[in-house]
Amino acid sequence: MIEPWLTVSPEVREALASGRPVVALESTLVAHGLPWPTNLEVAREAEAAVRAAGAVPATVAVWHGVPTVGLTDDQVSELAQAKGVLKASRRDLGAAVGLKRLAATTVSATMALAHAAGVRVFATGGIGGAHRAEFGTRSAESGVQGRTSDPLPLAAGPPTLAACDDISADLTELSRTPVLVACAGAKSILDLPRTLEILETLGVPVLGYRTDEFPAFYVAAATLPVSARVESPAEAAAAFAAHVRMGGGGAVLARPCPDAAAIPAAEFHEWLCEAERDAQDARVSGPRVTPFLLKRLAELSGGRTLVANRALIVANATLAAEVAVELARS
Ligand code: PSU
Ligand code: MN
Repeated sequence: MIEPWLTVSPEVREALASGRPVVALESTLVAHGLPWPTNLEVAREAEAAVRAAGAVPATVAVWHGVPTVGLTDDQVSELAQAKGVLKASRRDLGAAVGLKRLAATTVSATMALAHAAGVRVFATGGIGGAHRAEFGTRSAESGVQGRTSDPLPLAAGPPTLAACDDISADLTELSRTPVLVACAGAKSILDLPRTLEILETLGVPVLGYRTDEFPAFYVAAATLPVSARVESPAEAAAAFAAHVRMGGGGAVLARPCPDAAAIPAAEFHEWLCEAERDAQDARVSGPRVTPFLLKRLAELSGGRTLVANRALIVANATLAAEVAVELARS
């Protein structure tokens, strides 16, 4: 039943065959989202959290050309330390496989591979979305032309595609692939109102886990509404299962960052503005934007964003496992 092009670890394969709960975990946050050695620690903690809640973890990557669901601990450890790992979103999977690359998978690519294996629940930190327009507006002082006056900036050097045109493939994949993504909402480096509007347009349910407000990743500031509130893993499983039965694709299950680690919005905003300026000065664009901003924010916050990122990833892994247990029951 599993696609012949896909490698699924024996433990995950057996769990799926006998209807036991499995939770997919992504690898971009390991290879590109967190620094060594926190990345390996978080990857292991997330796997342990899934097990503690009664499910089997399946970390996903393209292992030197082989799409793999369920990395071994040695593989996770290698991925956490390797240099030059490709960041593969949905569109990059073919090239990663065809060219035999070692690739970490983003939310979009992880959803695609999890679904191919028959895994229905996936945990990450925060999904991608629409980047902020402010980020695409280049200041005169930086010496870089603004996007409105410079629609074809190729002559000026490296590409400077404005970030306001930068919308994560995570959203498109959510619209079509029936996997439930447990996360702390969308990353707070993004334009969250616009991200939510796109999710609505694409028909993607945004379930708030014991909250009416869409969480803002590691920031404790949320005033945007979710599409439905759920009070328990059983309710989350019921809403997602019904969505899929009626022909729906993926869904977001958004759980706020644990209080003790969440960062006040005002403080975060200052760091974000500085990180965005640095990204523009360094002419960072495309898939490098998100990893660059996360790294700068960790530096500017003296490591506080890392503490929060870690706490929310582990909490999301636990929640995903609890929902997978419910889905396996039904
Ligand atoms: N969650 C985290 N850290 C991350 C990510 C999620 O806590 O680094 C990754 C996911 O792989 C997500 C990606 O798909 O960030 C978004 O990248 P982009 O904005 O380039 O689509
Ligand atoms: Mn992007």
